[in-house]
Amino acid sequence: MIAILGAMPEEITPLLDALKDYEEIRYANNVFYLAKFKDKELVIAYSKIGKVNAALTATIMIEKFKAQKLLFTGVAGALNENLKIKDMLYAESLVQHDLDITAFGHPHGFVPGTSIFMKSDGNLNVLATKIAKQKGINLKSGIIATGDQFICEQSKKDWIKNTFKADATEMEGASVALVCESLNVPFFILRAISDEAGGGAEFDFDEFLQSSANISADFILSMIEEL
Ligand code: OS5
Repeated sequence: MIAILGAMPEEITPLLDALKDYEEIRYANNVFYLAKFKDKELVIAYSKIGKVNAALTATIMIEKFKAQKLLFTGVAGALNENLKIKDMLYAESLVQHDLDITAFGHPHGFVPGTSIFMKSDGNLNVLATKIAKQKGINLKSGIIATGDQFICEQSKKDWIKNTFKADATEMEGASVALVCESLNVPFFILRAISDEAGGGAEFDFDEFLQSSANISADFILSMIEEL
């Protein structure tokens, strides 16, 4: 079983539209879509926005639906100026930018018993790079900083970018990484840029959410074919 997770409906509807035939299972206040694609069993869901929702849904996909790999598809705000709207990047590593017990002398993003950065699966990253090359897609990679905040302010954007050397920001990836790492499930986090996370980012986000979500979902489907 392969899990495909998004946060918002817009991030998974392109997949459901492409698959057409699926079963719906209601569980834990959410809907899980079971489908087959090229002989592969898939469980697809959108978690709803934020780290807690994403952690809950990823856990259910692994523990209840027995997912052996998890691929996240969706959009993100760019922090690195080389990333433009509609560009795609996958996370090499992820960090929770809003995790803060610095009052006790710890660095931002750190709590005892964990590491600040979580690494994604090398094999899935290599596969993605190979497919991007075959298709002539400019797929980038980098550090994704996750927190329970929509970033739309230059000072906050600069702080996250400089504190973690992060390339993009979103609201779910690091919590999914933590769940998958803890349960030994290889994971891949893909995001297409919807906005630049500065002042007025909410307007770009509204305009580019669906088109960027489509770009990410298309690429995820091409990865499923090769898994
Ligand atoms: O899932 C959230 C994180 N996503 C990535 C992202 C991002 N994260 C942080 N900062 C940025 N600049 C980012 N750019 C892209 C996207 C998503 C952001 S939160 C968007 C909320 C939009 C919304 N709110 N209400 N609705 C849509 C409609 C609605 C109303 C009622 C029930 C359900 C939906």
